[in-house]
Amino acid sequence: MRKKFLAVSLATVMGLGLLTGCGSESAPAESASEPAATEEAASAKEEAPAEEEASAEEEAPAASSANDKLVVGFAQIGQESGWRDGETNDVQWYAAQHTDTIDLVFADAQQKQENQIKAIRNFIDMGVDVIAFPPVVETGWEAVLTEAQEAGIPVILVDRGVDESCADLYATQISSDFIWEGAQAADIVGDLLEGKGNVVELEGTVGASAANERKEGFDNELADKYPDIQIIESQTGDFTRALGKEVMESFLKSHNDIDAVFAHNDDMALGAIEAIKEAGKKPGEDIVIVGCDGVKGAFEAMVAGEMNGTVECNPCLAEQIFDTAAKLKAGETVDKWIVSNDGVFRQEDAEAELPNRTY
Ligand code: GZL
Repeated sequence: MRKKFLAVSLATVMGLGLLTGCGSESAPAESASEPAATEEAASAKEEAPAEEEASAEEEAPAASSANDKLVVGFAQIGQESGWRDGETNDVQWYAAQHTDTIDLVFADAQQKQENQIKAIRNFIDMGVDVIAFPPVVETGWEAVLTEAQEAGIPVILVDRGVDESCADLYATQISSDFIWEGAQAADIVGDLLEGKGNVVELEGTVGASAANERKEGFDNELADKYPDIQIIESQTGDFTRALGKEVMESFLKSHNDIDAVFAHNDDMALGAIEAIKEAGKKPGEDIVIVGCDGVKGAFEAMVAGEMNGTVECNPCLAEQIFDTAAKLKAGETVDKWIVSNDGVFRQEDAEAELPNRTY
């Protein structure tokens, strides 16, 4: 018997006027403050001992109507990149536009798997209808996903995947094709280097499917089509701008013959651009720079001539997430992998495309 669900109202977050979605017109959100505000509300519910829960219940809307609403627990990875903030903004904005039919319980795990697992366990205890989360890494989910399955709560993987051994423990994955993304990046690098040169690779979070598969796509495409291009160094920058810059600084100290950088996300590419400039070289000219995500900063860098390409990875998945969650709540089956369609953009595309970028 599921514990009574306490609806966590998003009114406070919406009232702060901080919400924006990928498709909305409003000003960019101060997203850094949103997850904290929402997390605080959510964790207060999740961690409040029984005696406090009563007072929380008095504050929050009665759960009875929640039975009619779609209640989704979303365990977000954190705020590691502009792309991640774009996804968070879109999910919170969409839920705030549909408070009559959706209750979103949002937790921010600060990039720690143990926090995501804790949030998922709280969602199970709260008796949400559906759990959605981007697994920070591919492994270590078997126990908690089994608990969700035993509680009869379907799980949607968002923007990343889990190890094949857990294939039967989630309903669907909504994400991009990272192998395709890596291959597209390799084709841009191969073309701009005219088939010859030395490449360094800034990898995403160790163990993340987005990193593993972008690397697989990039490295295999280079090996298949550009045998005279060598990957001379490859190291994780954990999908963050700061670490991407730090690792690029070390690459530049070790090598004076770097012709291109492939960064598994644009935030690390932007960090690498800073490092290259500080080393007295011209990013986008002396060294080709290609990233993934399609964040606004990448288009601004391309317009400035400091970046050469980005392979889009759509973070605006909220409508698909909630529509799919509603189908799962209604007992419908859905495709095991719902693939996002993404674009490929080069420097010459950037000026025209920049006004269309929403994250
Ligand atoms: C991709 C997503 C990745 C982005 C990064 O779906 O998991 O995580 O490419 C983000 O910017 O940190």
